[in-house]
Amino acid sequence: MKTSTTKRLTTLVGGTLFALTTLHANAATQMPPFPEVTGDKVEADGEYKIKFSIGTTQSGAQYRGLEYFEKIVEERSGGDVQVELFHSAQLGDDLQAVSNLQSGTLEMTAPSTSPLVGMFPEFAVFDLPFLFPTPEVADNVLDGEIGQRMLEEASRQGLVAIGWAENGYRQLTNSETPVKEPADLEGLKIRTMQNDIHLDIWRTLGANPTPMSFAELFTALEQGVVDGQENPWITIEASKFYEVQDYASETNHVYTPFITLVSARFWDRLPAEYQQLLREAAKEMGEYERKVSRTLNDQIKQELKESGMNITELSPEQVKVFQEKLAPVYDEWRDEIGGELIDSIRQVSQ
Ligand code: KDG
Repeated sequence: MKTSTTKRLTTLVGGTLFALTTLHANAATQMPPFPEVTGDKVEADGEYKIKFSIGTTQSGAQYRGLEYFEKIVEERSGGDVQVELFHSAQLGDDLQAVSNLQSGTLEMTAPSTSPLVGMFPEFAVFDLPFLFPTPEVADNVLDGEIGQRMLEEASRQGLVAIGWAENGYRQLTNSETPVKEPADLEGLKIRTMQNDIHLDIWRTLGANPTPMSFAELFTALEQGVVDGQENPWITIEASKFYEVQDYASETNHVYTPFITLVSARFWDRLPAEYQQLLREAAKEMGEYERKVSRTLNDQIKQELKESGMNITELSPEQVKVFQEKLAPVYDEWRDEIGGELIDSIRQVSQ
């Protein structure tokens, strides 16, 4: 099977290169501006340095959120709390970064919830397919009683959970064929996050899933180790997956949040005033980042289409076929996740 790179090279000669480079530039230019930093100056003893590391790239919505967090914390602390940002898993992928927080060698990170299900089983509820029909339902859950309780319960094992942001609705891409129905997935090697429900989802749909760290994904796609993957449009653009993937299907099959975490060792050294400042900044970062994510999402899908990506927009009837095929995933995981939690989230979308 020809690797995606050689196929791409033939396509790129066709002048798609210009469209792709413009695509990157466009996204950067259309980021919503940072809201003004509001709230009083915070004074407390000591000076502190925060290294804040994430796995996504510098041109994504998540990093833009971190830049706003840095702005709030440094301005409101009068520079006594300094924030240094790291992206593209420079200080480790999601699981490594969380372990660095627990050992106290890193102060903050914001992983997806999916790789952390082993530590916090309740997070698996976010991996159930089609559970969040709209971003508003996601907001009501994350900013509501359910989301707040989950932050409290995730504040253990050397971690303090202080807020939510958005990775987003996930879309399937691959280098082989347009996917309009589950049957089109037969034999396709799909990379998933390191998460058993995601493996279940793609196995149930008839694909051949393999779990892998996000940090290894681009190379695996480029070398044809896997044929496809699934991530939000923003990440497909920011991580240049369009360079090694010809086809995309707008599945919106799972909504993935990011959770903002602090090292408990660092947190316990912080004066209460600065702990409160970090909580407020994490909340404002989350609200702004979600706005960036949603502002860019549709625009980037359009630009990916214009840059030559073959995008299949599924009709409601086609989506229903995927939903029905995935119903057994709910039966399988209901007890482990907790029927009450699943029903309470379904309630929110009523
Ligand atoms: O750190 C980056 C990951 O949290 C995020 O990108 C996870 O969506 C993800 C994936 O596909 O691994």
